[in-house]
Amino acid sequence: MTISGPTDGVSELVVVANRLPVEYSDDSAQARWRRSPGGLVSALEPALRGRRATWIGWSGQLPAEGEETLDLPDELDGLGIVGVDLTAEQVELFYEGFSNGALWPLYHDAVATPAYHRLEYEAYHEVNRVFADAVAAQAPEGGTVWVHDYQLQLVPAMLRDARPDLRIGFFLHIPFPPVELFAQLPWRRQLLEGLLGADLVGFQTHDGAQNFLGATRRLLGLEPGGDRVDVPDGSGHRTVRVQDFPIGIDAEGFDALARTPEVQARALEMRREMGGFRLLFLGVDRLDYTKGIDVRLRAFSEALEEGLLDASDVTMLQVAVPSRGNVEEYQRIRDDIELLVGRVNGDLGRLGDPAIHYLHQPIPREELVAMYVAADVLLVTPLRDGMNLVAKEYIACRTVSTGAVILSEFTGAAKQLEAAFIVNPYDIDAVKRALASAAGSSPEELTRRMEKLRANVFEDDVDRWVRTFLATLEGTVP
Ligand code: ADQ
Repeated sequence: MTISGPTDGVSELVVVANRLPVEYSDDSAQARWRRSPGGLVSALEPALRGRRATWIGWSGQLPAEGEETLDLPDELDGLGIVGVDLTAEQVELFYEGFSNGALWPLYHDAVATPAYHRLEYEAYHEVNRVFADAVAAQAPEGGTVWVHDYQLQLVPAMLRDARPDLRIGFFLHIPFPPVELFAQLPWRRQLLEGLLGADLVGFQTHDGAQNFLGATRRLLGLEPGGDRVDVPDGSGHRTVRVQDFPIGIDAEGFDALARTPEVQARALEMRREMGGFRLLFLGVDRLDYTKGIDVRLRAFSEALEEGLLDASDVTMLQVAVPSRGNVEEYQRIRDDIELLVGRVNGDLGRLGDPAIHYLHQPIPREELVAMYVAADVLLVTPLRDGMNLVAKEYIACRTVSTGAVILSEFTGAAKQLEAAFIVNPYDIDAVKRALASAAGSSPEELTRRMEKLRANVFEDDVDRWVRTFLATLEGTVP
């Protein structure tokens, strides 16, 4: 295990996440590292600008036997970069195993069966220790550390042990489950204690924060009150704040990109390429069993079969970005979805005119925004989702306040985006009715809804999320 990167220890804010915000590109004459598009780094970028910050994470490199890892840059656009190296075995056990085979399904209502393996938990513990050691070595005296997401839930306590001088924040990007589910976890106590090492534990929703506080009561015998819980600390106690901080997007950035003539022209071209229909339904997701992609495909095809939607009038585009392909459940969901797309198109498509256009590939930002501009109805039907940024991105791109969002009530986003067509994704008939209802709404009704949605997305944007979290952590909010 090696740690690489700057060691002057002068950065003011340390961000810790499983992945570094960089990717290696050798497609130019000069092979080099560059910022990876999207994700957490874009979210944090505005807040990181103007303060010294270092990001600690894994670069994603797994060199073959005998090969060296590529040296990371010390800095990228002013952001300090510190790489944590992981072995192939650690990635398999810690990341694909415990993080994505146990925690991910458990935290998403166990919609797939979580698998609890002791060896995988040991690797999770070991890798969390590596991250905590890297931060302890980097963070300046009295500095602020912001730890991200379910892969690193033991880091706050490990870090507090090593560096009690630090101010430690943790944010969970996925849901925190009700205690009845969380209690399944053989290492429930360790995870709760790990998180309680932080000064501030943030969740996407009020429910997530309450579930966590409830778990500290039920499983640790603590006595939370309001948005705080006191935890034993030496001979006294320490107060941990527990609150919801719903994540937002760079709404202005999406809006500006959507307005460019290139994107507008591409959106028109896309609609032409997909045939002469009146309404385009769109789904955009990481290919994940929590996203309810099958739900919307079923609802769409039934709506066509039953004449709720007119096949000559509508089409659907489903984009699924490849994800966690080494985890078995993900291979299965891919097969299921592709079988379903094939069936629907076999039954309902015509030559050159499929009912569902399906892409299983990453899409460049401009192209994705053109899809948002082109689509009349966005379908977001997860069985459970921490927030769901796709819904917010679509809304930010609807610059003329048209379009509709069908949104699962089990997303964090549904708590904010009340003017969407909110559905229970387990109720296919209700999803079908929502499709018909969105398709049949008057332009005035859709504009009325979209104006509200845009106000939500622009007000609670990512800049606000970062500022609120850090201000709460750094104590400027009482
Ligand atoms: P995700 O589960 O990845 O995030 P989501 O919030 O929808 O889910 O973010 C997906 C991102 O990937 C979006 O920014 C989207 O634009 C992008 N994307 C999707 N398909 C793509 C494609 N084919 N090509 C390129 N980009 C694509 C986790 C949690 C969420 C939470 C976020 C942020 O599961 O609930 O909202 O973190 O906290």
